[in-house]
Amino acid sequence: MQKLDAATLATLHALLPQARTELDRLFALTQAAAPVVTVLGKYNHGKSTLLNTLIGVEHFKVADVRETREVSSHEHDGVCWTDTPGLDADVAGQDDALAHNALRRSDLCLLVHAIDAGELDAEERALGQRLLAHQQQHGCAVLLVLTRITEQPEPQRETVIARIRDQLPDMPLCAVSASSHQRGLREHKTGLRRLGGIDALRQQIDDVLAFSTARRQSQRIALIDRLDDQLGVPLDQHRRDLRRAENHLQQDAQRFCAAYIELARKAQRKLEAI
Ligand SMILES: Nc1nc2c(ncn2[C@@H]2O[C@H](COP(=O)(O)OP(=O)(O)O)[C@@H](O)[C@H]2O)c(=O)[nH]1
Ligand SMILES: [Mg+2]
Repeated sequence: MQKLDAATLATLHALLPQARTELDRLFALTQAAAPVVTVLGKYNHGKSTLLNTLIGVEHFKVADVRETREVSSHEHDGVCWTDTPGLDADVAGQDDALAHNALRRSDLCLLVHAIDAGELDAEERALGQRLLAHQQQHGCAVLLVLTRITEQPEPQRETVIARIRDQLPDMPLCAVSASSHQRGLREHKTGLRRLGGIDALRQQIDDVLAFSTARRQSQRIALIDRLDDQLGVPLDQHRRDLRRAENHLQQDAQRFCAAYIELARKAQRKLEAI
């Protein structure tokens, strides 16, 4: 497949300023090799811990205070795992922009929410809706992952999960506990490990990624079709501008020739008069 280079992308941005998001997505789709899984959500909800537990390596920094300040990616098992700063971590909206950029490259996005924080707040619900719209438009799959489930005792846990399900009914949901999974592994307790739900989540992720190449291909075709239609308008305009410029040039050339001939005649007459 031919790759879009940065210079061509810049030209297309200038030609189609209104299609910037689509162009950036197309650029990302032609660049990324390994499928990309990105975690999004508020900080301190267990995003970095979730990634470390999913890959079985302590790669991403974990802390109770804000630790992840930029988008960070790590390739493992042929998947590019991407951590993002917490959505609400700054006032200038810089983190949201970083998260948005990361999302553009993603094949699957995990919206992470710690269950001991209760229901989703307005910001998380809005993000959830944006992700569903993004999925609809750009084919990036999305999954809501509830973390720290064992921090919430039964029966409140089921009540909170049911409420969250109602808040984002169109988003598939999965509940996990990284700490139970890790303890289950350490202490060879399969029941505890199963309760952690990480293996089931990993299976769900693998199922989604199994189709990522085919999904990218169909997204590329759909995007190119949409952009082709839009590109027709500015290209036609450019062609018209060019034709007009050519006509002007031709008229200038004719005027120049006429003036030159007139000048030559005058010079001839002067010579004959001498
Ligand atoms: N008990 C428990 N604590 C967790 C779990 N996942 C994350 N944490 C803790 O939650 C805090 C924030 O985790 P972190 O992964 O840094 O959150 P992030 O800011 O969203 O990346 C840390 O103290 C983690 O140890 C979990 O499944 N169970
Ligand atoms: Mg983090």
